[in-house]
Amino acid sequence: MKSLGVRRHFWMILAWVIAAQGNPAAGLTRERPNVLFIAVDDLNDWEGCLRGHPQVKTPNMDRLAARGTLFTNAHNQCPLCNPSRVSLMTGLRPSSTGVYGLAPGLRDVAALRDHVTLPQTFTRAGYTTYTCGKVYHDGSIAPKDRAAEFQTWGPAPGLSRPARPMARLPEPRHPLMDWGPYPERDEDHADYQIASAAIQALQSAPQDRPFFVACGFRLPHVPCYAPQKWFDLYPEEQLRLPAVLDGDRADTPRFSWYLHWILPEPRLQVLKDFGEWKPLVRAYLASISFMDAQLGRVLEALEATGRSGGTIVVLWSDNGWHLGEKEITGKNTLWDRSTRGPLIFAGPGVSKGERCSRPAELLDIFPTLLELASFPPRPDLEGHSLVPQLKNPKAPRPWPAITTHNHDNHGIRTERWRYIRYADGSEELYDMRKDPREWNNLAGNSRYASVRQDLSRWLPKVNRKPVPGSAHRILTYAPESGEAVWEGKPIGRSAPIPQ
Ligand SMILES: [Ca+2]
Repeated sequence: MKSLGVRRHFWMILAWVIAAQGNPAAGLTRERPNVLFIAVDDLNDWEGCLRGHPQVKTPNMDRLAARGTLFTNAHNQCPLCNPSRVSLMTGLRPSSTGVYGLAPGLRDVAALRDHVTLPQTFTRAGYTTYTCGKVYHDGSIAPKDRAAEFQTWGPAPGLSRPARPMARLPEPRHPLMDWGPYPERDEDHADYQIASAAIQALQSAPQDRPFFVACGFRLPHVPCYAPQKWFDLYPEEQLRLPAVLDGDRADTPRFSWYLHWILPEPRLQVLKDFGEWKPLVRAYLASISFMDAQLGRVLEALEATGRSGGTIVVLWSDNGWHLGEKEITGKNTLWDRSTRGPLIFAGPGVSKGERCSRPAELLDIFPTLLELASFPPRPDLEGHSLVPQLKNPKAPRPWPAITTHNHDNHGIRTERWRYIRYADGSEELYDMRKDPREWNNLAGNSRYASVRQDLSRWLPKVNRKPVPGSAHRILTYAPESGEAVWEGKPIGRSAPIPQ
């Protein structure tokens, strides 16, 4: 028995070495599925299929979910673009990579320099690989390192801007903090052009080998611009605002504010003061519907190639977004509003029309795609393949979803609970079945001490300090002195919370 195990191990390693060496022997790749990998930026659970907003219109995402499996309890590993994407593409937790901010890029981290990423796996195996739009965080991969990730890098245009900002906000504002109907024509919007690039890549992909096409949409990330007709889907008079609780932060620890101490995103009170809460909600909805329409164009193009039946489609969003909940807008929190988003798989090996409520992580995408495309498993990855749930959405799953924001702040999400522990030891606990909006922090209630204790065993054991070069949204905390430092400046233990 022992020698059999050793022999199997040998063959697994040999298969991995062949795959990793990029030896696309004809039969090796021809049988493998194609992958259409779709990233969305800052999209929370406001999709028709996730029911996060009662009015949102996302027919294309809903159709994709209906022809595959939707994870209704999927969470990112960090509620911020760069670290979330570094985690997904490396298959490692932020607490293991030490990447918590918008910098550094993944290949600028010494320990990650030679780590084989998700797209690199497919590139090395002889797939035709292509990326357009924002898949890796902008600028995260230096030009000299790009070809090792994807063979071809298509266009990644940013959003053009109107002559003057449209949202009324206090000045000076961050240039991204704007929303409104712009530009006039769909064709002039970055996401339209990104979809067109992905369509062209699908149409021109060689027939004699599988493809991995990655397409990263920019919306609904700010600035929330979309042509007027997308705003017309959401008449202002009938618009429903998200439910918020006055004084919601009275029972969240002071440390919860440190995670988003000073940010470009306006607080709810500022939006109210300037009459911009409704316009922002409307623009976010319009942006989602516009992005969804571009997704529809890409999915139709895939159908038209005749290769849809052999293509795994996976759609995810790097982080969520608050629109007034917990008194803020933006991300950088460990609540569902920042951590929860769409995760949809469709294609060969995936059950149709299923919804899975087991906790899932974006970290699971890497091992799931490896298994679906018959690559050997990678023991160094920290996620777990979702293939059992793609076959049967009720298949058990022992692991919670874990989200980390900056060093040693973690959120643990199971089907029933949300548990948060910050670097200073302060805690939150929510019963998500009774309190899905996380309004009632139960951490101080001794009745739930054993629940807290049970959940805390999932806190990551590895907690890397921010790697050299870490910048933008970096929070550190020194337990000895009790001093928290936000973006290089000490916060002060009794400093007023910025409004
Ligand atoms: Ca993002």
